[in-house]
Amino acid sequence: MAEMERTLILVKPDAMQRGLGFEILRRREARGLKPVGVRLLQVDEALAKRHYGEHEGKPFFAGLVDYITSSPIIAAVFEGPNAVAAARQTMGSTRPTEAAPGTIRGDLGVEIGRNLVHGSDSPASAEREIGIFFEGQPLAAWPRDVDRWTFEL
Ligand code: DAT
Ligand code: MG
Repeated sequence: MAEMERTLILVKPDAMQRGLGFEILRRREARGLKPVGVRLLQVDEALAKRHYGEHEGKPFFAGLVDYITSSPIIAAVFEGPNAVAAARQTMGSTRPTEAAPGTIRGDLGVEIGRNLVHGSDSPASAEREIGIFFEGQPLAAWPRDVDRWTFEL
């Protein structure tokens, strides 16, 4: 089996306003990834800048901070072998018009600035981002009966 990983998913404000929040989480769950942490929260400017620090100084940064702070979001942690790559693949390319059909962005979005969902881009990013959104909150380590049918344990 590939190494067990965790990844951070954010259901962004547009998805929440459009009633797609649980659909976006469902696609991860249906794929076999295991939810081990879930929060509904309002991101403030400081949190947005911490999360998106790598993009500070880029022309779209102010719009990105406005967008992610504009409505509550869901932050979720999913676990599984290859969780980071699997969640990125299910999310689709950053620009929805370049995202493959069948992906969240390819099926549900049209604009890069309203691309519905965030997913960590590496195990190291996931660790950093989980630390930001789940600071001081223990994640659940729970066995599922189907784990051995989904993961090659
Ligand atoms: P991703 O969300 O696919 O990991 P990213 O980390 O490169 O993409 O960028 C974070 C977000 O910033 C992205 O979801 C949308 C926004 N963004 C990135 N590049 C952009 C661009 N060229 N114009 C407008 N928004 C952009
Ligand atoms: Mg990214």
